[in-house]
Amino acid sequence: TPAPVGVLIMAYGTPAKSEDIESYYTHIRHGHPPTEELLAELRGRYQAIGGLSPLLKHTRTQVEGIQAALDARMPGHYQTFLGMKHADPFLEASASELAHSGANQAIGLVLAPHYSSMSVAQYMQRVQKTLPASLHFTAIESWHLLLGYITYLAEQILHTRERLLKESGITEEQLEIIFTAHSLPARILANNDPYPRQLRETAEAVARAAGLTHWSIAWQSAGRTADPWIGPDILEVLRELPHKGKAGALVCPAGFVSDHLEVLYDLDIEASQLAASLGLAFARTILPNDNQRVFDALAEMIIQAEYETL
Ligand code: FEC
Repeated sequence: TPAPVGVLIMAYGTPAKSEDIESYYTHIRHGHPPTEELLAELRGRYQAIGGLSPLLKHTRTQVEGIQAALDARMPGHYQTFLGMKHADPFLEASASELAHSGANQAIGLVLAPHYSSMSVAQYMQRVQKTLPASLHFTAIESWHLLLGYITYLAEQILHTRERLLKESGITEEQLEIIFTAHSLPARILANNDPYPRQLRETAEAVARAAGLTHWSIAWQSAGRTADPWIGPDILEVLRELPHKGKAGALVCPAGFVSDHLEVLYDLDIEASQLAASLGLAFARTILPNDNQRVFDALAEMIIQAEYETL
């Protein structure tokens, strides 16, 4: 018998093989192929992290982990489907599969905690276009204050801070703790987009849970487009630290839940090298990747979403 509720779990997507990098980039650019120069630069970034991104592997693990957590709570009630924004399996294909599974209700979850008209909204609009209007659909729009996620981040910060202070010999006061998320074009601000506020709320909740007295926010991985992106950029913030009497930075990429290009390159290579050149101690927190406690929290949120819409 089919599971009564289909859960479409969505993530950004990554090229499955090097030959797919160009079509992936073209898809991200809304069908406009990149210049040779931009393509070479992107290939170079994938090369620098070992050829390809581990994002797909982590996303699959996350969907399996959430399915297991749902099965442990309500056996046979939920069937999960993995769909991606920019790569196979595209979320439209997975939404159609869900529609044909016999489910009588659908729930959508994006594996990114913060809502924006230019991030989560785009996933959900594409799902809604694909699902038949007769299938009841609930979109989980954000989960930036999910308790299991906040406590996970707080623990990671305390753990990484302890290691960094021990290794570098700097003091707690000399260390800047910086929460980051993917930047977006600044035009989102004109429409009162909740994205920057939600990142701040995540940071405030984590700071409270971890007992942090000072911390800041920065944006990372801004795209290579002509329009302005929201700032300050993490690299800019790092450059200012020595002038503020700081000797180290601990980055918590709270807008992401897996290791992928924007973490492994933009933070672990680019930001880390800049920090080294500025004489700053540097570390970043470990992402949830395969953390079952985060999966449990997400599963409970999915169950809650079903009951809230009955
Ligand atoms: O590991 C991988 O292979 C994929 C890493 C990856 C993740 C990711 C997440 C987000 N993005 C968001 C917004 C934008 C906007 C644009 C944009 C462009 C790129 C490019 C690459 C890329 N993104 Fe991405 N993003 C990842 C990778 N992203 C590569 C192209 C690089 C360039 O030209 O500089 C600009 C295009 C546009 O206008 O649409 C905007 C947001 C997230 C976090 C939320 C989510 O996961 O959905 C927001 C992972």
